[in-house]
Amino acid sequence: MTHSAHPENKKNRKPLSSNGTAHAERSVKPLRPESQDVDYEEQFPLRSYLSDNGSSQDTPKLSHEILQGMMRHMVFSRELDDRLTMLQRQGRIGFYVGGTGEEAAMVGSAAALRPGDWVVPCYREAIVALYRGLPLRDIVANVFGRADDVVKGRQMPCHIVDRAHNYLSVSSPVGTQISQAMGIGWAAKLRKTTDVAVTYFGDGATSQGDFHYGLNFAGVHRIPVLFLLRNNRWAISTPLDQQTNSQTLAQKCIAYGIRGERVDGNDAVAVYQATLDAADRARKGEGATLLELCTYRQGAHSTSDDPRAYRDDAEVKAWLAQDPIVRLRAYLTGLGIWSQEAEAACLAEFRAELAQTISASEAAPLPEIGTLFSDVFRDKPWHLVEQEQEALSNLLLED
Ligand SMILES: Cc1ncc(C[n+]2csc(CCOP(=O)(O)OP(=O)(O)O)c2C)c(N)n1
Ligand SMILES: [Mg+2]
Repeated sequence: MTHSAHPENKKNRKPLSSNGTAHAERSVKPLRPESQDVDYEEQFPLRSYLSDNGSSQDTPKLSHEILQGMMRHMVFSRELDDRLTMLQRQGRIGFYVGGTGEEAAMVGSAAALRPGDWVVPCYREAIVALYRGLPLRDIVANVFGRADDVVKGRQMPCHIVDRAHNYLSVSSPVGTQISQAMGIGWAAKLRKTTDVAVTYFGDGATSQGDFHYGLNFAGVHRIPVLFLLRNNRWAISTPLDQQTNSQTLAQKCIAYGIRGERVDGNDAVAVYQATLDAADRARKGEGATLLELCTYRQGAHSTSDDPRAYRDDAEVKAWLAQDPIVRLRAYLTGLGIWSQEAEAACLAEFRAELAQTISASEAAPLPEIGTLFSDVFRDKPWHLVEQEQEALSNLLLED
């Protein structure tokens, strides 16, 4: 079941550079506490089915509709990243944070969820919201932050929310979403529903207190929550081996008495099946699972970052050869259910819709100044009333 070419596999770990730089030395340091002799990579083998050339081993038979839906959304996600990053470079939006390279981790898991499940996201998973039904125009309106934005421009770009599809507002403070999801899962359990709460977070978030609170409480109370850890190996400029001395991140489940698994995060089928299995267990009352989705942040952390300042090109190159879109495309082409023409057609349609929503949102008026003071209190307290009056009268003076 283990796909041998994945750079995460021990035998594929090679020194990244021969020039002996501190960075290269750090990168080959085994992630393993000296005091332990358990091999956690063996205890948590990487679940993987698809290879880069389209061949697969013991692959679960997913419906063609699901496979094609995942493929389309992975292609859309990459396109959205490219287009909105360009808008930021052109000075038309202030900021963008995408998920290039992590499409299988996001889309594969989204495809395995049910409409009633709850998603408590990090900031990269806009494609999960799109998969669940959030209109593209809402994602685009949010990056422009104008009057047509659901949150009326009061959030940073890429901080979407979709009440209609149980997609909570994005959490920027690293890790806070983990304990929120645990609470939602607990509510689902108390209400005796079969809904599952799902949260996405990064390797950096495993060092936050919320990781401990969330996983510990979920373990004690057998809460139906899925902890989807996108291990993309970097937390802005902090590499994984500076984040933890654990050999794997999945093994952290042991301490909390919950299940855990390491999954090839660049294999959409493996992510789909691992998520489905974990959700099924949660729905049956078997509690939480930590899934370490082993993937890689191919690009910058966000448009405010330049990773060339801190990471080795050779590392990036090794992971580019494991691209999740290439892999799923090869598999679907081999099954005879995808083609260059099919991809070009769906991409053309997506691009047209994206261009149209970008024009519409860019042309939308700015939010009314009064929206700065609304939506927090049902009855506005006196000090807000005063501040609103002051702001409005200053505006009148400027006119
Ligand atoms: C509590 C807190 N500390 C620092 C930051 C600044 N910050 C934003 S994203 C980030 C890195 C998070 O890395 P990781 O959890 O691995 O997620 P990734 O961005 O790789 O998906 C940091 C340090 C923050 N938003 N919140
Ligand atoms: Mg990370």
